[in-house]
Amino acid sequence: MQNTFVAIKPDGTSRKLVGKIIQKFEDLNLNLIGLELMQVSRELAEKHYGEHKGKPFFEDLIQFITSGKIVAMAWQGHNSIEVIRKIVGVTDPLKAAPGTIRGDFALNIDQNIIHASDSPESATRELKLFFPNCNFN
Ligand code: 3AN
Repeated sequence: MQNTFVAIKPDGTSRKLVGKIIQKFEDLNLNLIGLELMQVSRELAEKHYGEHKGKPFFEDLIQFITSGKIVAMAWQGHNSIEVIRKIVGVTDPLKAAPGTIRGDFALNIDQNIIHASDSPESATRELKLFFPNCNFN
């Protein structure tokens, strides 16, 4: 069993895609083990996106993730990181396959609906950041 972190970004919550996204993961028989509707602070956003600091899109990224409520989630299942990344689709919605969340619901890379951890190391780091009081690893 593997745990992973997923966040439905402000565009996903404002467009009321939360239910549809959770349904996709539940259809895969993944287990929802943590969930919080939250407002991300600038401090948390900068920690989460630390690897992108210095890149031209960094400030927009921070502005966007702090612009509205997100749904932070922890999901558990066999190979959950890879399975969820596959259903999320690649970063650029134009290149994301139909049937994936980004392929079906997003139009541009700045507002691509959802984040999912890309490795066990990221999952551990991100679960700690967003669920500091839970021990998901
Ligand atoms: P992913 O979310 O697919 O793991 P990352 O971690 O490389 O992608 O990027 C984090 C977020 O940064 C993306 N979801 C996207 O919103 C934004 N981003 C990544 N690359 C670009 C880019 N070239 N231009 C604008 N935004 C980008």
